[in-house]
Amino acid sequence: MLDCYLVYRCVFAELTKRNCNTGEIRLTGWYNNTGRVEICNEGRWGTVCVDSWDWRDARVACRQLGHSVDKATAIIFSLGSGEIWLHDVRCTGTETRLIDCPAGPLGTHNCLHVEDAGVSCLTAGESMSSMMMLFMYCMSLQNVILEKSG
Ligand SMILES: [Ca+2]
Repeated sequence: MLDCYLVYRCVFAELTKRNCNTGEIRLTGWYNNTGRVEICNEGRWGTVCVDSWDWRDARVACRQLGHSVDKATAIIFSLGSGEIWLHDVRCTGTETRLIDCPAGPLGTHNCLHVEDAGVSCLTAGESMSSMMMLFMYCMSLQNVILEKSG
């Protein structure tokens, strides 16, 4: 069976671990503008829960990352690990940084990593790449296989 994550890890090496500053965010995914959102707290990278995660929050994440906000979209991209730092994020869409948005207290949540939030920060003229469509398709097939065998 095709292991999508193996392919994914081969193509896109994990970002090296380093100390980070609280409030800093990064994307783990494709072409630097689509992927899982990770936020730094206490010097460690963690994830964001999709509870109330929408285009306003995606807009702020894309802005903070320095990407286009034209087509900022909230997505679920892939599963992270470690801490789930942010949940119940309620940006108005105009904030500069994700950590400036109203949200639940850092580190408190009722989420699982299957609920890790992601964003797509495509520009107005850009559409989802065929490689990414293939990845999403591969993931959906794998999920079907897992459901059938489980
Ligand atoms: Ca929200």
